[in-house]
Amino acid sequence: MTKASDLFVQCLEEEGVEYIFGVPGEENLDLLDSLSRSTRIRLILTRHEQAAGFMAATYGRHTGKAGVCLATLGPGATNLVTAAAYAQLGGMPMLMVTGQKPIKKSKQGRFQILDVVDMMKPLSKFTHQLASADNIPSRLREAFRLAEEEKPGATHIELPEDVADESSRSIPLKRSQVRRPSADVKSIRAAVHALQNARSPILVIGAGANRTMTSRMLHQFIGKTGIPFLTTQLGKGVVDERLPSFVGCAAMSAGDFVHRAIEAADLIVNIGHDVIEKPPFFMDANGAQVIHVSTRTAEVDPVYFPQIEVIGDIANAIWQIKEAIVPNEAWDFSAMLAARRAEVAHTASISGDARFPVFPPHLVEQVREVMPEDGIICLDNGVYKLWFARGYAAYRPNTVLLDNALASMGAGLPSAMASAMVYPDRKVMAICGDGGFMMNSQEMETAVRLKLNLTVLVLNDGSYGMIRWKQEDMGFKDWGLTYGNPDFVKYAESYGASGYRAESAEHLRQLLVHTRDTPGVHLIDCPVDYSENHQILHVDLKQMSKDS
Ligand SMILES: Cc1ncc(C[n+]2csc(CCOP(=O)(O)OP(=O)(O)O)c2C)c(N)n1
Ligand SMILES: [Mg+2]
Repeated sequence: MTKASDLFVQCLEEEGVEYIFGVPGEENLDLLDSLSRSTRIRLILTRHEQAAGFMAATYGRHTGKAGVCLATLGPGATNLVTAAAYAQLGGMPMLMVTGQKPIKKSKQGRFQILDVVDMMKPLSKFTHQLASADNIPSRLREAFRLAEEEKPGATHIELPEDVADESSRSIPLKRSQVRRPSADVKSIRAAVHALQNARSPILVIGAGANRTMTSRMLHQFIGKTGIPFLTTQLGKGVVDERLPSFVGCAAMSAGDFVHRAIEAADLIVNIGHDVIEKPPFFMDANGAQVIHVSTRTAEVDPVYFPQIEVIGDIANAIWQIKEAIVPNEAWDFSAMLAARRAEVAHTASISGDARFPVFPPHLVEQVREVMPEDGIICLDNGVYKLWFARGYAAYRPNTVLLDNALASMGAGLPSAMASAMVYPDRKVMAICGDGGFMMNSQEMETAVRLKLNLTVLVLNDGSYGMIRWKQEDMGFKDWGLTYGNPDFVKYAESYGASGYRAESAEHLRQLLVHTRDTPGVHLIDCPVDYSENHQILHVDLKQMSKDS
């Protein structure tokens, strides 16, 4: 006989779990004790469950294997809610494990008791209370299977105290050997036919295209055909943006150069489209044809009703199309490439501005220059995300981690920490607003304790800048969105990290190089000048892209 909590840990080991991120409560103590005997799984104690969830989700995003996080009942579980939504919308495989009071007999009334299983329903793919130790292997296998299969997301298992203390003869279940189904050859033929007969085809690379093999196949496809491509924010990095056929990132909803490139197309191949991102283009009855390449058929709405669908493993579908296609000599990409040239010229005309406080386009240029080929930037949510999505060229998959799904503040630092753990040999930078950083800044202690190597770049505008920018755009007065900040240098130092304050654009460059090359946790307080956000992002881009 095996104690249930030991069996639970054995099942996690069978799944290949390396870390459990979390904050245990007394209802998790059996599991914690079993975990103390595991030689394969490391407990990563955080200072807030939300950060543990963001870390587990990011582990899943990088590896494709469900990241595991742990919390107690009630308040611990409610603190996981935002991270559950982050993983679920963002397509990141994650398993949440929460404790619960004994379910068979309890003397404590309803103290701290919430229906956590029910609470997780709209936030997850699977949520289950274990009522018997015998079911632990099958329920956990299900939780991993569902978290990891397309579209990846969050799952939840509740392990009540009395069940954790039971015994069982069950043994862990092995993972099955499984392949994703491939697209039907007739759908491939239809796509190839449409592509070969198009005047100006374009590829849109979305969230669902961000899977391991897809990147390689897309490079081959683009190499063979030269068809221009753009990405959504979550599609960034799938294909190297230094390629000459890259025409931009659809970070803005409309009115950017990249939208001119889309308008020039008569056929759009939409790869890995996910409705959780704002649509990169709107269909209309007389507009371009659309081929939907995805693991799932398209969710149709008034602005999305693709004519051809290629359904199956995306990498395999792209490979099949690549094998069959004969590039058409008459394809005309001139308008798309002209729109891109105009964008590059516009960026070049502003990114050299070395004013202080630092000008966002200059900041993006500096960060790109100091980050190595495989370096990873992890963005929190704020107005700078638009500058980075548009202007920071991604070279490799998952080197620009941003959240354009839930778009929650607070994930910048935790996602950078998980990245530094998964890739200890790579350079990692969290880029956060002063608002977003403060939402999980307590994890500086965790980062220092774990001896991680990373830099946190805090963009200091003393306000919720993104909302202020929208407020200005809507013609409202500047009101209600400013605050004071701690002394970020002292704040970092109080955690045992190194703190720096940028004094000029040139000084920032030196700091970025120094923190990149020096082990440990670093924080750079970087004053930013957001005064032209509205003019550039809302006025100039619209005008200039129209003229291009
Ligand atoms: C958890 C959460 N709360 C509120 C928002 C709405 N929101 C989006 S950006 C933003 C302001 C971000 O401020 P900051 O982190 O300082 O970045 P800035 O835009 O100033 O660079 C807010 C409040 C959100 N996305 N997530
Ligand atoms: Mg701010």
